[in-house]
Amino acid sequence: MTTDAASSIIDAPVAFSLLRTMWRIRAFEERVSELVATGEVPGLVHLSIGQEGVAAAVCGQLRHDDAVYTGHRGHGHALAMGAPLDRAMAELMGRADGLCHGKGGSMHLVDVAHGLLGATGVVGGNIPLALGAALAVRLRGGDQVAVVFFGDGAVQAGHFNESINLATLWELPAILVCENNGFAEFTPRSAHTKVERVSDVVAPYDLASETVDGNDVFAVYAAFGRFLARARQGRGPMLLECLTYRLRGHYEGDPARYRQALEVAEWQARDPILRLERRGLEQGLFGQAEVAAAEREAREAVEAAVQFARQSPFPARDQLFVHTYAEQE
Ligand SMILES: Cc1ncc(C[n+]2csc(CCOP(=O)(O)OP(=O)(O)O)c2C)c(N)n1
Ligand SMILES: [Mg+2]
Repeated sequence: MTTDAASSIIDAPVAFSLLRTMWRIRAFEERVSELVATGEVPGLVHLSIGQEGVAAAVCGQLRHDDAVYTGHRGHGHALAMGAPLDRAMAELMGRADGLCHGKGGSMHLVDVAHGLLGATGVVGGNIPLALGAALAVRLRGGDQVAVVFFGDGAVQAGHFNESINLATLWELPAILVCENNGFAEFTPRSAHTKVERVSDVVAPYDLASETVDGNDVFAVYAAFGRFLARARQGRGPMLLECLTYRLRGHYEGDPARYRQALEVAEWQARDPILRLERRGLEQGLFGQAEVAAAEREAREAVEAAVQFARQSPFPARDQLFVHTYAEQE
């Protein structure tokens, strides 16, 4: 589908909602970057600045009873599923009011109430988990879907192929969303595989797969929407490859000397937020005042989240072994 055709299915409220979500993610992560620099957010932090279109377009179409899994670069997926900004920020700052009571941090955001069932720092380790959720849907007979986000680097892990093999054999209602940003840590894709497109890797399994411009939020929305309609009928699995780019280093603090300034500048010009704003204004989907409000409201909400997190205590010592294993709350 062309992006023009895609835009015909995106009306003004959807376009504005996508913009708001993307600004919430951008504002959150820009603030997190500052808090990493000052030491208020500890640990290794991977930002998705530049990739927000994928999170917004995919999660914006899901329900809270679907099952979403993400990985080390997962703030955007959590926020786009509806995780509250204040509890997400508190989690990154290691506070007791965080989504995981301050014990998970940036790479382990979980928000069951909004359908975010898990995040893991084990690259690709979330794929078999999502298939388990898809199998549960099949056994229970619902119309929920399981969605898993992973990077192009995860495709070289053995469990990716094991997962595709079983998922296709059992026709599980899972949608695998690969955010192909061209790098696995500091290694460009061309240095670790001959296969440029992830959708080509899965070709022998004969599953529905598509590669889209991941910085074109309308294109991702349209492609994922088609897959979702099939998955709701219990059909699957499917693979959606979104070509995108992280505008920050692999982790906060990464000097990113492995890439050229020109390459970064080219991708900055393709910033998914700028593209959506330009297109929305051109097509009259929203006005300049709404664009400004989306950014302002996001930044204000993030600031309030930082204040909330700062006032939250660190977890108490006697909580150390609570929630170590799954428990009923
Ligand atoms: C099983 C495993 N192997 C290696 C690592 C170290 N590691 C962390 S991120 C990463 C690269 C991931 O690349 P990709 O999947 O493309 O995601 P991106 O960082 O580009 O979003 C690696 C190899 C890990 N966390 N887990
Ligand atoms: Mg990558």
